[in-house]
Amino acid sequence: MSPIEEVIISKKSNINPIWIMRQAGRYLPEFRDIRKKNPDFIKLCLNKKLSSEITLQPIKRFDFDAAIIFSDILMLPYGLDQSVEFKKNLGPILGNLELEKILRIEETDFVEKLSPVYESIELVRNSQLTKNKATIGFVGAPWTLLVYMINKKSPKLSLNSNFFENKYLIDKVLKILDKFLKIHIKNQINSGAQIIQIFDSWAGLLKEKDLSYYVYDPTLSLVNYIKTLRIPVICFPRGIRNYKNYCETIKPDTICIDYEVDPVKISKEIKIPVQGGMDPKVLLSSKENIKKQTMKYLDIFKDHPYIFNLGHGVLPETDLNMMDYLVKTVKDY
Ligand code: 1CP
Repeated sequence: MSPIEEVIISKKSNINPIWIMRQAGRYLPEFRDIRKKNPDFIKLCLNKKLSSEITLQPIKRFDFDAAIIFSDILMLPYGLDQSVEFKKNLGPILGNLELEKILRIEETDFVEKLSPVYESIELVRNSQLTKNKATIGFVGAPWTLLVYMINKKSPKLSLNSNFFENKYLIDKVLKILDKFLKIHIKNQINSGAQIIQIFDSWAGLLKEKDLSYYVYDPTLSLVNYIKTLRIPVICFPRGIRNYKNYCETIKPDTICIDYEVDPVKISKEIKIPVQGGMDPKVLLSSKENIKKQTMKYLDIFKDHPYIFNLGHGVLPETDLNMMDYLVKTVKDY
């Protein structure tokens, strides 16, 4: 069993494995080299040779304890024939959501479209470099995908004022997402993913009263499905205010926390293994501060099953020496 699985499954608290969200990405010069030659991001995700190579880049450089597949949560709408484009400085731009078209998508067509993702997972899992490491597959949570599919751009830019207007459309899309997310999860597991992480990056946009319908019910359906496949699931509901309530409702195997929550409160309130928390901006500061903040998290979770990670993705401007220093600090603890 890899160290990360020992924390999640065996609840070990005397080891502190580390991986980093967005570890295969723009802060790595070797990624930027490949990216420069491959301006179409979706095509890059569908190039199994390059996407598996990118997945392994951070493992080679930092010896992280997990490989997270280089892909994107928006490969799902792409698989459903909604166009997705990544524009410089704007982020993702999606085409119109055509319900009639999406309702007609067959499982076989969806799986065929995304098959390079699954083949890439196989290559990563079979690589010598991931021998004692966890291979992590992932999906976007239904709510976060709904946000991109209806808003057609990042809600960072703004959420359309009429977003919640068409309840019929929302209900249909959530049902379709439930079906195809399960298909996407199953295929990742069959190709070698040993853990699934569910990213709910925009959970924090919702009011408390709307969480049941948009977050709890649809996420629980996925989590229960993953449990039937006997694979651990990590949930990351970024920006949610009540992590305790979330854990009690969803019962994931591990909870990934964002950088705005108080880790002391989490360590007292939550019994399941915890992942993440430290603000990615800490890596833009000094070695002294990195050490202080890293030790803070490791000390708080000293007697708790804990996987070191950040409280959101690593920032593109992160210095490689600082990442090196972080890994060393965690491994020396
Ligand atoms: O070079 C580039 O311009 C592409 C940047 C990039 C990368 C490296 C995007 C576009 N996606 C990815 C890879 C990616 N995305 C991974 C795999 C690699 C890894 O983690 O190491 C994963 C797990 C994601 C997940 C993802 N994509 C999320 C959830 C996590 C989070 O950051 O909150 C979200 C919200 C996305 C959408 C997305 N894809 C890309 C961008 C720039 C965005 C965010 C846009 C926004 O701000 O709304």
